[in-house]
Formats: sequence, C-alpha cells, structure tokens
Amino acid sequence: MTTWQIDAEPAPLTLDPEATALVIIDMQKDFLYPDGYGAFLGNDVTLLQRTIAPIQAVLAAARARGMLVIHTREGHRPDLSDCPPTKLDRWPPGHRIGDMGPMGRILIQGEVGHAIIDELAPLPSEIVIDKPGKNAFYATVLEQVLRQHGIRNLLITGVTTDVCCSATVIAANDHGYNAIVLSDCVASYSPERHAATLATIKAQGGIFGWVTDSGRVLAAWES
Ligand code: C5J
Repeated sequence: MTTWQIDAEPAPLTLDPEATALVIIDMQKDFLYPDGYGAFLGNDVTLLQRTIAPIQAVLAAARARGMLVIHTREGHRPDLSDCPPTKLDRWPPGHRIGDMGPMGRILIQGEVGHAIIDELAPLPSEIVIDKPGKNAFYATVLEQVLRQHGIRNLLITGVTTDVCCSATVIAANDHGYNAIVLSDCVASYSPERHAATLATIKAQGGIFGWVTDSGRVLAAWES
C-alpha cells in the first residue's frame, strides 16, 4: 500500500492517501479581500492573503492526485434563523452578522462577501460545506461526508488559524480524526494568536494534532 511520510511536529507522520482529505476553511471574500468585512473591521487582510499561493499549490497537487477536497464557508441563512442571538448581539449595530457590509450582508449565504475567493474557487465536483459556527463539524454534514469517503486524516488549511481552523482542529480531534495543519496555509489577523494556536495544537506530543507546511506535504507527495 502506498503511504505518505510527512515531516511534521511533534513527530513525522505516515498517512494513507485514501484516508486523507484536504480541508480549506473559510477562504471567503469577506475575510480576505481589501473591501471585505475583515478589512471593514480594521484588520490587515494582507496577513491572510499570504496563504493564497501556498493553498493554490497544495490544492493543485491534491486535485492532480484525485484527493477529496472540502471547502467550508462560515455564514448564515438570510433570515438569520441559524444564528444564535448571542452571536448576533456581540457587535454594535452596523457591524453585526446580517448588517450591510462592503460586500453585501455580513456573513450571509449568497452575498458576494460570503463566496470563496476567485483564486480558490471550488470545482463543481468538490464539496462545499456551509457552516453556521466556527467549528466545521457543528450543524453540518461534514462528519457524514468524511465517513462515506473513509477519511481519517484532515490536512487543514484556511483562515483564521485561531478561530475557525482552531475550532475545527479541536473538534476533529474529539471526533476521532487526525488533524494536520499546514502552517503557511493558515493565517490569523494576529500573528501572535497564529503562533500561539499552532504551538498549542502540537504541544504535549500533539495534543490536538500535527503542524507541518506546504513544502513538506508537497515533498512527501512527490517522493
Ligand atoms: C472568524 C473564521 N474569524 N473563519 N471566522 O470569525 O475564522
């Protein structure tokens, strides 16, 4: 059986390609584009844009290998029926989910800002999971999809390291999956929180998972 030997922290990994999926979390216009909601809140979106090229490289290689690719999008129904009031009330009026932002209603399905960035547009054959929470397992069909495809290992990319990537890695661990985070393919609006999140994931012998990077994954795929 072919396996991938991937250099990672806290220890190298051996992965079964058939049981491994690429997960691209929330690479949405609202988080990454200069006229999106993230920028509107005063964040430096260039910190997140650095992930685009390495994710493109990993995505192209994953597609060439016929790997399962899963994209996620954070967002809510236009009537906000899937948005808890606690999530809604957390910001001042004008900055809330469902309010009008620079790219349409903030984090609402179907709005321009909710879409995945053009650079990483999913193929029609790829799975797109809409999630109302930060963790991609919460109130979605993700676990069912993974089970149907026999997946046990998740290569985690996307934004933001400390929010939706972290929440998904922690949930993946509890659901019995191996989460392997590609450090140059994830980013935060805060470099400090990015570093702290990666340090936590791989601490204590890999308490939540592994950390590697696109170069080491691509090298493993090519060897
Ligand atoms: C945030 C996310 N940051 N995708 N969402 O609210 O990390």
